Amino acid sequence: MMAYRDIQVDPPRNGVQLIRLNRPEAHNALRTALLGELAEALAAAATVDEQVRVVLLSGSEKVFAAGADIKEMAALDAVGLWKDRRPQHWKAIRGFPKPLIAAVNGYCLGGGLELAMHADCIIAGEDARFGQPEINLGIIPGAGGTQRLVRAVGKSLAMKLILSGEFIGAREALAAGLVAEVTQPELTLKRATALAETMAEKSPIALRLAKEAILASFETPLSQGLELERKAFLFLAASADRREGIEAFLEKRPPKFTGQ
Ligand code: DAK
Repeated sequence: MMAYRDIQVDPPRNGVQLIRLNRPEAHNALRTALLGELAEALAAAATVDEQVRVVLLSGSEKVFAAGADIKEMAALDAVGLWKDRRPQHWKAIRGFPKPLIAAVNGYCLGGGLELAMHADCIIAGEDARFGQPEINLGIIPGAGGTQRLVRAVGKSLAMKLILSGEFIGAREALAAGLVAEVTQPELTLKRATALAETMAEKSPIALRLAKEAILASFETPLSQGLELERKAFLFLAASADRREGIEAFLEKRPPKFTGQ
């Protein structure tokens, strides 16, 4: 297991790897080094098929992440930002092909919310606070917030959050469709782990293709998305996992998916 400084990567358990953001002194602010470590950990998790089927991303009990590291950002001029490695790290995070779940307690702001929105679904504690406060700094979201938030919650709420910098709580985030579930704060990680373990029992090929097809819906017209779904569906017909799933159902036993 690689040694990281800004994140903590647990050994996988039941097919689930937990990655924790770990900069308590800065409310898990996403400095470049942290994003680089996260990109590296996800790249490693993507390649070990058997052990890691789902990744769970969490912060601390009080903070998911308070955004980009403002102190680091302050030192960068336009050319510095242009040469910055962060967009590459974000790209690597975006390209992670397996299910990625975010377990969010406390502040989830700016780049922190953008990171949570890179996850495939968010489980939030009742104490979670979501916002895009970049506007308070005279900037705008820079890691997809203007695009992903509007797709997640619609125009009016996205405008309100991004133009005012105000925060919303977990219940409002749930009602808006930003998060999938709200739990008691002390149960967030437990519930997210259980959900991740449920996913980890499924066929890794089906998981990957389902994720790809859903993400494609943000990029393609419906007819193209339906075509992609049909091809993915046909491709799965060639998998041993599909045979296993159907046989197990008929034999009234739990399936054992191997990713073949
Ligand atoms: N960066 C650096 N340090 C931070 C930080 C941040 N985002 N947030 C908190 N900290 C530090 C504080 O400075 C403080 O450190 P010390 O002063 O003790 O050394 C420590 O964490 C504790 O913070 P507070 O004392 O402020 O704690 P409170 O509980 O009183 O307040 C808070 C919590 C979350 C409400 C407050 O810390 C806060 O407002 N934080 C800033 C939130 C924010 O504005 N976030 C948006 C940042 S801008 C891009 C990609 C992404 C982005 C931009 C470009 N490209 C790829 C181009 C994203 C931009 C952003 O996210």
